[in-house]
Amino acid sequence: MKILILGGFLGSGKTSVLLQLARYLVEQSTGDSPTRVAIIENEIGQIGIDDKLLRSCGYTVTDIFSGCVCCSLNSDLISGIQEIRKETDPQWLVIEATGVAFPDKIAETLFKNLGLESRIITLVDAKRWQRIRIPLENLIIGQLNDAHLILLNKTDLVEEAELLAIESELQELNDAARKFRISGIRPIEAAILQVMAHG
Ligand SMILES: Nc1nc2c(ncn2[C@@H]2O[C@H](COP(=O)(O)OP(=O)(O)OP(=O)(O)O)[C@@H](O)[C@H]2O)c(=O)[nH]1
Ligand SMILES: [Mg+2]
Repeated sequence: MKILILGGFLGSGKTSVLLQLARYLVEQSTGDSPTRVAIIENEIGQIGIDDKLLRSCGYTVTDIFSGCVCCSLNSDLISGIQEIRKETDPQWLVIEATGVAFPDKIAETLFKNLGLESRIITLVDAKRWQRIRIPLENLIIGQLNDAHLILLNKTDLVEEAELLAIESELQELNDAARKFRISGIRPIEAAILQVMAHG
């Protein structure tokens, strides 16, 4: 089971990208049966919205509403994954973190408790970067930590000069991650989806 963690601030485009990614993974199916993709939605609050949208698109979704799964040892996350493995044993598991989660902490929990490796994909909201970058510094920078891939999203809403400025900051904050510009409301190039899945 390959695990992808989608992180990024509230409203940065995680669910929009997840939908395209999940569709891509299913379309890549080679054998007789379609690739099984399971999704974990960690949403804050009682009413899930993203999970309903994803379910309506035919995906198996496990909800974790009990709190942010990046916080210390999260037994709901671990038992949720164990149950998914037992019941559907998917080839792919995509976890949408809450907008206030640190994806590297989730990856650490999975590795320490289940011995599972995961890839971290962090979405950056280009439209709101200038506004939240300083007031939410710990969170925004922390979400980039150990990301394998950084997707600069909502590029349709931002001028080129500002995009270049954000990209240079992102490079300083995490020079190891691969970085792409995307717009979650438009089709994402297959080459980028492939890097999301496989590196
Ligand atoms: N213009 C524009 N809007 C976008 C883009 N990506 C996402 N959106 C919109 O931004 C809003 C939030 O997108 P979501 O995909 O729900 O973001 P999210 O990160 O899953 O949000 P939460 O789960 O609530 O944290 C939606 O209305 C999307 O249609 C983009 O690239 N450009
Ligand atoms: Mg979402």
